[in-house]
Amino acid sequence: MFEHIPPFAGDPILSLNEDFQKDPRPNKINLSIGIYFDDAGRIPVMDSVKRAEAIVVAKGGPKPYLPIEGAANFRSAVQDLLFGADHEAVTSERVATIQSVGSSGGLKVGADFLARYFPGSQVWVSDPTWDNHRSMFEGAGLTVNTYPYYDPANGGLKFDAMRAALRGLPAKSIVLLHTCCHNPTGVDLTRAQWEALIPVLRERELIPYLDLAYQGFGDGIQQDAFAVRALAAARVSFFIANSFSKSMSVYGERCGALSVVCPDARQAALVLGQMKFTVRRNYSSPPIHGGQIVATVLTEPELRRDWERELGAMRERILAMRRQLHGVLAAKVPGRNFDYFLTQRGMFSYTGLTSAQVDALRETHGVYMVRSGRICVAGLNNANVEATAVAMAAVLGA
Ligand code: KET
Repeated sequence: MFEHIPPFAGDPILSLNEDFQKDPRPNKINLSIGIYFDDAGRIPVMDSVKRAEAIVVAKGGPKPYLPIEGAANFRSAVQDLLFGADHEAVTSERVATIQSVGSSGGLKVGADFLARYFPGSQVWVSDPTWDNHRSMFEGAGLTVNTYPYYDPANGGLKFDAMRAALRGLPAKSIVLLHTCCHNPTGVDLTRAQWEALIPVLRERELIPYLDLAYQGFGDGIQQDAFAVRALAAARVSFFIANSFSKSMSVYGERCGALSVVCPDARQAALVLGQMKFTVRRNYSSPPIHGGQIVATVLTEPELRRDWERELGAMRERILAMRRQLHGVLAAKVPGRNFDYFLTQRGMFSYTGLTSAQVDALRETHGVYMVRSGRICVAGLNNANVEATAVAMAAVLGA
């Protein structure tokens, strides 16, 4: 019956993480998956999140189905976090938000919605992007293309080429944009670059689709939402999928949301209705537990304050690791400029290593990174950063 089913090639990120778990070498180093590890190499249980979970558990009570669109307190807390309190787009009810199964679930619901209601549109993602973006949009039946983004010559952004490419797209093209902490490169647009891009998105009538999986890991919770607020203020209609997996360290709870900013409240109601229909015929409604933890952290003032502090410490630790990695590499490989480790933001950096060098690092030194040369900087810690830099210098021939 199933002989014709092709074997799954594996996922470039998740399969690598599984290989790491199986590696018996005691000094192995995991820089593969986009998970924040603390200085002891553990996935943190954030104190604010633990206390919020205790509150949720203490409430007890039944576990009914949530509404298709998710819990009302979660959805409004998400809107506050993304747009800031009392943003005009939210108060005028022109934002349609659903609670989703991780931000991946939100991205896919949005992709299915777009494939159905914008069947002539194609998708444009940055070159490169998170591998799963292409899979998800193609899985929804959409054609996926790339626009210029990363500049290997300097570890920065090809902004002029990017803007020129977007300017040339047909109206209603879907443009996937990383709001902050670009995955896999760590290269972000500056505020001035966003401000220069927004008129292009508006005038060309493009459909921006923002992915915000790392809010708080770049420059701060508010700062990292800059593009969201600027697009909404410019009255651009757009999609945004956001995640709590990393920012609250609740990966397996699958907490995220999809919001669509619309021209007015009437259209937002129409969009919300069809997003609900999309959810209903896929998984019916989202899970209850994780979303209530997230909503409690966001809305209880004391927990909110502590969460922001804890997330700030995570951001600072990543920056410290960037500086240490840069310091050792700059000393060991003097002919090469590693300044991009300092300018890139968030969990990821593109090392510029070739796939052969990545393989050598894994096989000879037990250092795991994605074959594109992406490292998760949050996998570095005081105990392994020196060894990582020394191993990288070795495969670079220093
Ligand atoms: N968007 C981006 C840009 C992203 O990096 C991830 C996860 C997600 C969405 C999905 O997050 P969710 O937990 O569904 O809310 N990225 C890491 C893990 C993975 O590949 O699934 C990674 O790139 O390693």
